[in-house]
Amino acid sequence: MELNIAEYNSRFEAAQQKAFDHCSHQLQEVEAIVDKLIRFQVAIPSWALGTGGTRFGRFSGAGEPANLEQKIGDIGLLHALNRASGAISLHIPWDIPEDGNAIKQLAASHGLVFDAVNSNTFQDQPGQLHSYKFGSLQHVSKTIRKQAIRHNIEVIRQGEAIGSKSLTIWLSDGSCFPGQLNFRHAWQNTFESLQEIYAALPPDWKLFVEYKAFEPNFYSMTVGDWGQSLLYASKLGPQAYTLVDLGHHLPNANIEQIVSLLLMENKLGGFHFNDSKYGDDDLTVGSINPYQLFLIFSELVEGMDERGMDHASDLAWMIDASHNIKDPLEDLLQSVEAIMIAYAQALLVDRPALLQAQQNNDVVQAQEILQTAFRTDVRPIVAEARRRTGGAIHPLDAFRKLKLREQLIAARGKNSVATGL
Ligand SMILES: [Mn+2]
Repeated sequence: MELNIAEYNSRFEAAQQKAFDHCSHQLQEVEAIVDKLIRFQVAIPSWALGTGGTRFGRFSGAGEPANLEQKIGDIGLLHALNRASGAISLHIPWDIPEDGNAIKQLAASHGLVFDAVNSNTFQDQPGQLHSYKFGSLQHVSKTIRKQAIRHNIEVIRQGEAIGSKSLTIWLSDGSCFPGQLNFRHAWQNTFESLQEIYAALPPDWKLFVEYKAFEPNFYSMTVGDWGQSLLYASKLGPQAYTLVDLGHHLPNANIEQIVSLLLMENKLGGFHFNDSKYGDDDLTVGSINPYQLFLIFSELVEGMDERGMDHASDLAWMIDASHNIKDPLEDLLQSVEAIMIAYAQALLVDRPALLQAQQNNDVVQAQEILQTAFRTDVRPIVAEARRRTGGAIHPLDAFRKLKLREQLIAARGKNSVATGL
């Protein structure tokens, strides 16, 4: 792979310096923001490197990664360009590391670490003994619950081999029609199953309970909202946390308020980024509602600072988006950029002034403070963080100008299709 970022950057160095100097003169503590941006890393999930489908069809791109090694190569490429994609989140069994040590070393050679591992009991795998058609951890049959518990414990063991420190459980469990399920029995079965998985966690691991309002079940979801997730996490114990996926709410839910309260209770553990207009659309981060993304980041920064948490390491950050019509690598570059911009803008919010405005019930001033930060063009600051760590000043442009997809197609062939979704 031919990737000369220094040469690519040379054309933009002078303009970048000028734009960054302008920001430094206009804004407070820009160097501190650059340092935070340099440390901030977002995990890329192993299933996002191929074109995602809808239930109507899938239109594969060309030169997709055909195995885990090639997926790591793709994430390494992203990280080389933006220096902010330094982690991988594996979905098992779509991507099983055969040799944990070798995979760990390959990832390290690209400067990557493994973040949370994800289990899958929402579809049946070839050769699987019992079906999850009517649920997994909630199932009325203890035998089927046991099979799902064993899978989750197996995922923890695979995660240990590659250096992961957390397990994300997203359940499709629920019901499609009234009367199908006894809500209390489903909740209790799920809770007891989660207890068994929790008991198998290594002491330095976290368990993330992800919720979703609807789909694939359309009448009830057994972990349907943050209240249900928080109830599980609270009853399970201190290693269990709620995971917020932006697309998993009912329309118009106030996600920033949810985030604030979960942080207050020390029960926010992980975060999945995407954007949506209607449901769990899994669109590019920041493509539909960048102001909401900024407001969420503003609460994340405020809540984490209040608890003395490290923005870079105390929550598991991951992109959870995948769709049908963009080049997945270009899409991920856009998503990471949107995240870094929203984070930088959130760092710009004048917190003491905002608190003062709130104390004075000065509604107008409070809005002005937030929107002043949101309307600031922080792109030169984000680019500076990348430039200083060897990344491309303009990653998406570099991806196209350096013909990286063309190089991948040449290496892998046009018809190489990603495993997974
Ligand atoms: Mn998710």
